[in-house]
Amino acid sequence: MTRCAVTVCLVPEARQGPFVLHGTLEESFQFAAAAGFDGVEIFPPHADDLDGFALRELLKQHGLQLAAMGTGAGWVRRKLSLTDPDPHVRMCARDFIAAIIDFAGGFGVPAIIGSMQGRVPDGVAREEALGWLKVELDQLGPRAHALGVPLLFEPLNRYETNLFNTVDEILAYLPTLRTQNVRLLLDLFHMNIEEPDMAAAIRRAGPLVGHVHFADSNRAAIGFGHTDVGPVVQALKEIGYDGWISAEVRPRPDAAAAMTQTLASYRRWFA
Ligand code: LER
Ligand code: MN
Repeated sequence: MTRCAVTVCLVPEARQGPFVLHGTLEESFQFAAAAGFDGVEIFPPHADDLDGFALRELLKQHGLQLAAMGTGAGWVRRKLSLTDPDPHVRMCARDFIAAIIDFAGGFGVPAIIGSMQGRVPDGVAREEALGWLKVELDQLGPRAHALGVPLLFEPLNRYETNLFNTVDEILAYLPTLRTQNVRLLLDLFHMNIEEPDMAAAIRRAGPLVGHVHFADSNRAAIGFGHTDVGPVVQALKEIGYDGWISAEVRPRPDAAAAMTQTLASYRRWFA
């Protein structure tokens, strides 16, 4: 059965980002639990800033599960990426992600590679950048596997990366890796920009879909934009997707409305 999560951001520099809750963990968990969410997806500044015991206690106290953890703060705060031309920067990016894989893995949940994929740098051939990325994913994938979790990889829209914009691009790349532990994170906001047919793309991804960012065309809660959600949900059901449906959306008009609207849409489409 699918479950519904809401995003919790702990990074002040990502205040304008697509995250619903921006307070302390305690405050955010209170809001999430009171609204009726099953879980939370956390965007931490760094794995070192998290206290695993405190987090476990807070989750229990609020009856919430951890859904996944983002790694994008490595990009937002330090401009780290897995396709930086400088091998030292790629190594720092890998270490940053590895620490979050290890922390999240302790909770039995995956880390997300979105912004940390980086982009094909000017003057560098796409094949070379994909080769750099392969080296890193072939280390991070098995690391996650050892903890019994997949590694989530998210295609982003063209304004954020020139690396992987569509499902088909990542589906063609995955077989070139040694690791078979990478799963797709489908963000409906990015898909609305890049996919000619969102439902068809979901069907092609099939069993490789590992997580869903539930966001409308304008990156507001589903129902506040113009995405045709019916066929998308139908495709998720057809492929047997039973993972998290996570609201990575902007808190518009405010966090409370984004949460209420997300849950109303979730219940309408997944009940
Ligand atoms: C960024 O646009 C995004 O969708 C995030 O989930 C990736 O870090
Ligand atoms: Mn996303």
